[in-house]
Amino acid sequence: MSNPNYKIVVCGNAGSGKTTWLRRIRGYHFDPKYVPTLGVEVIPFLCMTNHGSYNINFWDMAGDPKFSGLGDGYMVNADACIIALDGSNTSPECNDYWKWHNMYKKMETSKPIITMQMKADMVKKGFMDLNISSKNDDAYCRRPIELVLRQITGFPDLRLIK
Ligand SMILES: Nc1nc2c(ncn2[C@@H]2O[C@H](COP(=O)(O)OP(=O)(O)O)[C@@H](O)[C@H]2O)c(=O)[nH]1
Ligand SMILES: [Mg+2]
Repeated sequence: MSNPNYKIVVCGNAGSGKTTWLRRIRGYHFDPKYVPTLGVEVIPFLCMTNHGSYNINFWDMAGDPKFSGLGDGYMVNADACIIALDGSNTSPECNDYWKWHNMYKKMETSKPIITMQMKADMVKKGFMDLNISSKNDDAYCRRPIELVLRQITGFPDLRLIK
């Protein structure tokens, strides 16, 4: 039997750390250079868990409105949405949570949304449950995937296995 396939959109303002995180979970080293994402990049990711394997396609959306391409069109039929906030920058223009939340809700979906706060290495105290550093953390970086898969599958005890 083939693995279930899930589409998970990853969105958030430009520079919040989406692309770096998606590289990090695939084992790439941290890159301090910023290269804006154009439109969207679809990233296949095989996920092994105690409830079997899942094929995830992460849709890494451009945060910069200049490069947004089809914009909310990329969110169609997503199984979940991950919103990335830049923990090192508290200005609302740089962390427009509601813009992304409302864009996803416009799909009239009841599928899960989770929020992760990025760049935990640059902040003294995070204000969210999920404080991620793509620079320092290794194991904890995969935590958002675990949480989102629990919500999608309904298995509260789902854990990632290497
Ligand atoms: N210190 C630090 N910098 C980060 C972290 N994650 C991303 N960055 C930097 O923030 C910038 C924007 O990251 P990027 O992933 O391209 O943002 P995106 O526009 O959301 O995809 C880049 O210069 C990254 O090196 C992190 O966890 N810690
Ligand atoms: Mg990007």
